[in-house]
Amino acid sequence: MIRPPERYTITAALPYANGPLHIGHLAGAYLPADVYARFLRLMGKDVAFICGSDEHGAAITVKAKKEGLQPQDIIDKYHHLFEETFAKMNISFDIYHRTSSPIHHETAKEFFKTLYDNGEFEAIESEQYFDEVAGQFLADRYIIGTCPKCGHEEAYGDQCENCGSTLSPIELIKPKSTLSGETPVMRKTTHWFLKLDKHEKWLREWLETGALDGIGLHNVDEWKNHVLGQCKSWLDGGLQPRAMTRDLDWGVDVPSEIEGSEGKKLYVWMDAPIGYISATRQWAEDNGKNWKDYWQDKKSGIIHFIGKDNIVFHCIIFPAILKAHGDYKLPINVPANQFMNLEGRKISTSKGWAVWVHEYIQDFPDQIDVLRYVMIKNMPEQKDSEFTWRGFQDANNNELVGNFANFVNRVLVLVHKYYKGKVPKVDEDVEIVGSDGALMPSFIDSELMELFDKVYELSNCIWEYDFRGALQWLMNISSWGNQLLQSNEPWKIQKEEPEKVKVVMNLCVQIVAALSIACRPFLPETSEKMQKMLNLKEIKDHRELVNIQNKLAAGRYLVKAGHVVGEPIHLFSRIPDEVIDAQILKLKSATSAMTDKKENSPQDAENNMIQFDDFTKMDIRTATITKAERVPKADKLLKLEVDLGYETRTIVSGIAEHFEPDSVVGKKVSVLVNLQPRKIRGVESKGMILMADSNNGTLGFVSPPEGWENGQAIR
Ligand code: B3M
Ligand code: ZN
Repeated sequence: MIRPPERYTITAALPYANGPLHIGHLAGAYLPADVYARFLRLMGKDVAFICGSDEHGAAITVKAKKEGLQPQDIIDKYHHLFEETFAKMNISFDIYHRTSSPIHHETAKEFFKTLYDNGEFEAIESEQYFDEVAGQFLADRYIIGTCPKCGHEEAYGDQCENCGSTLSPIELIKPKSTLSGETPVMRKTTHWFLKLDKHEKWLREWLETGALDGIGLHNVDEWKNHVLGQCKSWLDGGLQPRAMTRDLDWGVDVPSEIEGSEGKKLYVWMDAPIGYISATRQWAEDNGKNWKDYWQDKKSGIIHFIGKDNIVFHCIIFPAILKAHGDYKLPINVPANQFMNLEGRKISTSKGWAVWVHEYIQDFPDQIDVLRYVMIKNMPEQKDSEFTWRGFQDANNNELVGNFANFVNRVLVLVHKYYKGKVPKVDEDVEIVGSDGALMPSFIDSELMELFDKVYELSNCIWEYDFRGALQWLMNISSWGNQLLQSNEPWKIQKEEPEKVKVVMNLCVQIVAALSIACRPFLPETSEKMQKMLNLKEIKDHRELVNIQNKLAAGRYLVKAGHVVGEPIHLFSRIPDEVIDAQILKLKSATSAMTDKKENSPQDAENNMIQFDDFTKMDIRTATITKAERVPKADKLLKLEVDLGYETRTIVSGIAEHFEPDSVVGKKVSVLVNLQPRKIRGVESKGMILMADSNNGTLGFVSPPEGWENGQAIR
């Protein structure tokens, strides 16, 4: 049997400090990690929740170059933005650190040196892309090209952000330097390669069975299928030695004791995960703890929360590095999430298709928990998921306002109205109507037990990394509370049956009290407000969830009779249509501003799929232009007459800037004939001439072959 850890090291992927965070980041790594860390604390576990900015690698230097700034300016700007954004979203890191800090450089260098001394590296001379114009080797993001897996035209040398594949520069089709735009040449350089092939066998065993002599022990059944699947396909493909250094001028130096280290930096994926360890060291130093307890002790469990594009680094490469070092434990789980899409399309920074977290915070400063709620409700735990602004509005209005806040508010208001805020003492033999409509003889045995069951189910879901499921249990508890009020209708029977109302209201107070703790991993601000309303002790994030589970299991009240609750505090407000419309408009104008000049990539086309039926609705036919003249006072318009074989039509076309009227007469064209007729500048236009864009800004007719008859269908 695998003993549950006593101590947890929870890490969330270190975000690259090269651009702001969007909701996909939040849903992918930071919120799930926060839910879990908060939950563990409420379960009385010792937790170190670790994160920080990833400030090295070409992601940073490329950005700096683009903006004409120094890398230091870029990392400072985004590091501080991240700190603030995470704090406002109430992500409860124990430390938010950065990889540019001295303690990190020192830790990463030590690590590298140990691996070097252990003979884990092999110096290999290889050919790498070199930009002759810029005079520099092109690592990772200094090179872009077409992804061999999905055809995305702007894949990086290390990874395709479109399909998530991990790549190496030589795999790119039509590689180009991001520095000069030139096609690079091959040049010789020497780097230290981690002999990953040597680690393949134990990695496979560890991932498949969960066991590895004392340093790696986990329950494979708890790992997500998509995570194991990705690891398996990597292993099946065979592991190759992988370069752990780069020719760059920004990053952690290869230790100077090593011969040939000059001008070489650690590969960012060697350096960044060590950032988890250096951050833990800093935190331990600041808080009088021993950092080794969190990374090297067998009573600890390390869990990495990441997005699916980071799986191989956390499940294969970093574990190999940890094992190669010799002193470290391996993670007990890597519950990676998939991606969150936005309004039917992939989130894309370069296309401006994103909801930025810092902008949400500005636009909705009092609705932090709403975003957390909607992100968790739609978390891409097993497959890609979807965020829509309408869905956001519905979840807020129907679930948070209509169900949760409504229940809590009604309970508090009624307790004040009937008992001046004093929780009523009850006669346990009085019958009330249960949520199933049947009469309940005593709520102590039955309803408190039901409350226990629901809270227990919620906890179980969290243990299984099923945060969506856990959130459903939370809402289930509050709908159950609403049902109890509804089926007993205290407002109708208060005069005749006051004893019965006391039982109902007391029970509802117990439910609100349980909710105030159970909601804390998801809705921390709401939890705090509820504690205040209930006039209960401030939550210290120390065993509170265990305590209420124990009390309920023993049939004990969470709030004693005679306790005086505080005034109701407003929890959630309806979000009106205008606010949502404004967000949708903002999104659309941001993306059109960024993509105006860009051609549509094959991926865009894929995201805007239509059904076959939509296509067949279009009646497109061959035709010949027989007459053409300018439309007076309209620079862009030509009035054309086209011969469709079976009839002649007038069509107004916006091509006057590209063609002289005379030059188009006699041209063979394709016409969409069943387009709704429209009056343009007083002329009725019946149909549309199809045109093709060229890449130099000119237009051309989509012409059938010469000699083709008019009126033929194009399908
Ligand atoms: N910075 C990639 C990313 O932001 C990388 C994660 C590092 S985790 C050690 O997706
Ligand atoms: Zn791709």
